[in-house]
Amino acid sequence: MIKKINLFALIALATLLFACSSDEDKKNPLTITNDIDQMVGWVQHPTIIKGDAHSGKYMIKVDSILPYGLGLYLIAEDFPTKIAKSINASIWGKLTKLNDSISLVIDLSSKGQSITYNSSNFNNYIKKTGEWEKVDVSINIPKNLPLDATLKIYIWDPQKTNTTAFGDDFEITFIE
Ligand SMILES: [Ca+2]
Repeated sequence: MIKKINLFALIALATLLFACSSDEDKKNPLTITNDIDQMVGWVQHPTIIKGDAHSGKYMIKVDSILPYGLGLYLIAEDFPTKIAKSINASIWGKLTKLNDSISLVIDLSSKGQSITYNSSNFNNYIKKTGEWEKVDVSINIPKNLPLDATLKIYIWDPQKTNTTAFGDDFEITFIE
């Protein structure tokens, strides 16, 4: 009986170790992800809402009242690599009404001056209301980026339209 239990314990341990190592292998140290659910209890932000999310229960909501969604705010000193040449960001988005205002934005600036900026309109990716689609945007990082440069990635509705947009599952990759 004791031997049997030990055998089961060993198998369980081996399974656990394998699961851990394969998860570690899959994890890209140059990728930052955020499923919004992980923020709950740590960050209070009016654009975090509970509902029919892409993952889990929580997502970001942007509308005419709150046109700036919760996003990533990271200084160059804290980038996961100092030799990144470009950054790609994606988010799963959903719209209650199709429109050409709501965008996923990447903004790199220093001391209030824009260094580089790019945005992708949700309407280039989302062709049907109420359905989740992946939205992508990229920027090239200039050489000699100052360490105080700030990277911001967020959803924005510049025209404050009467559409509600949802975003979930950010994935930001620094490409060397
Ligand atoms: Ca989520």
